[in-house]
Amino acid sequence: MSVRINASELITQATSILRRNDQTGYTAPSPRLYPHQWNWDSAFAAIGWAHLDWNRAVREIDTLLSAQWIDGFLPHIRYNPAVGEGYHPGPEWWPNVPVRNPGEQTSGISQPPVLPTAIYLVGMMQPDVDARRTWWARLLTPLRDMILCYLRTRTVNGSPLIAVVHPWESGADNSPRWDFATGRGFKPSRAYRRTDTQVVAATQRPTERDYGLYMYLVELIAGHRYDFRQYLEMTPFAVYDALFNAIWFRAAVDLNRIALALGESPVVSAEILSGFKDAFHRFLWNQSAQLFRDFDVKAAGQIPVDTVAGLGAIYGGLVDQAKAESMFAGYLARCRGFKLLPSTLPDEPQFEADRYWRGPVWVPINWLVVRGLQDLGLTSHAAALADETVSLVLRSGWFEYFHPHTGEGLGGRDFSWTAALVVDLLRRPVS
Ligand code: 9WN
Repeated sequence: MSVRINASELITQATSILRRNDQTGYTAPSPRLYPHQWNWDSAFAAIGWAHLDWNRAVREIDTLLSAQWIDGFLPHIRYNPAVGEGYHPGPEWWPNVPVRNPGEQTSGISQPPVLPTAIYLVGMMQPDVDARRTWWARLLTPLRDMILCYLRTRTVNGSPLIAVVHPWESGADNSPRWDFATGRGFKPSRAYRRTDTQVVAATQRPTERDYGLYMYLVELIAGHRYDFRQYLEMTPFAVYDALFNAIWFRAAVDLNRIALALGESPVVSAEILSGFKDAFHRFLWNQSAQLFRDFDVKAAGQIPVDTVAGLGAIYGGLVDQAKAESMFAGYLARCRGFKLLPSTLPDEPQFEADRYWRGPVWVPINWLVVRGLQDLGLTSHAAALADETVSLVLRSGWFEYFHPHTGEGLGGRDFSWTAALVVDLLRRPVS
């Protein structure tokens, strides 16, 4: 079919996007809109690079890890000082970040921890087993520090689930899941200036109300020196995000695989993993929706909005094959005939077809679900979704996200994770 015929042309296009977005050592997600290095974007970029230039994938990961903090925390942005004022908020909003490498400038929040899984996959793409093991051995300590840091610093009341403290940490910034907090009208004490709406139409971006909360939380978090326990009482936003937690679980499992290959003991014990899985089901499963939901830690209740984050458990390996299949079928049944996984279900009242995380389709999310379905043996569903995803990009171009009804490309152009993950879907086909 058309996708197969065009595979080599698509890979050529994707390669030239990745090369153009290469900022000497890291891949900017889309240089005008997001000129710095982002955490989960770089993990996805590395997976794409590994097919094209394995050493470049290694470099991507090294630059990302150079932003690591003393306690192992891996921030969501590593700033490139050469960029100047092209992105808001800049590093001046995140003073005194406790970085390992003096001179690094970072944000003070994190992002979904795809990185350990990316390192596992990139390693598996290195046919020289000695080279793979040497590389993994070099990364084991920073990865261990990173994955355990979340358990140490972001858990509450004895639950192992990880609390996300800013919508940007979820990676799905203006998801309607977070409207309970944005609706409260928070604003920062200082004026801020948006750069995003100079590049992308405001109708496709978060609103001023969303940014009010974002910047309020930046001030709150930085004002308490990034110590969750210090601001937990006063923050309006601490959630167990179903996607973030599923990604953490998969990362822990993949990190244990790396440790095993090196003859080391598991980084996260079987006991912790099983407690985490129990808590994930206990707190986040919603029986009537037949989907996982997020949990508001402050209000001690689930957030009643169904989004694609609820399918994250498939990627995480937190459900068995039968449950994954019924969750996936249930999601599609609510998509009104569209097979491309809108980020918010169209039957939710806050659904907006072209506004960022409130409806559009995102390639990295589809990729997570494809790989999860595949790992659970749901090969035909995985292959169909992979095919739909690649066809969408073939039809519409290398955009940041896509209209779930028309397939029109939206947001940033020539987007790195779209390019990298299409390369991976084509070069590592499902069947
Ligand atoms: C804030 C870079 C990032 C992605 C996020 C996406 C968007 C940033 C923004 O862009 O967020 O981190 O300024 O909108 O929501 O998932 O990592 O591509």
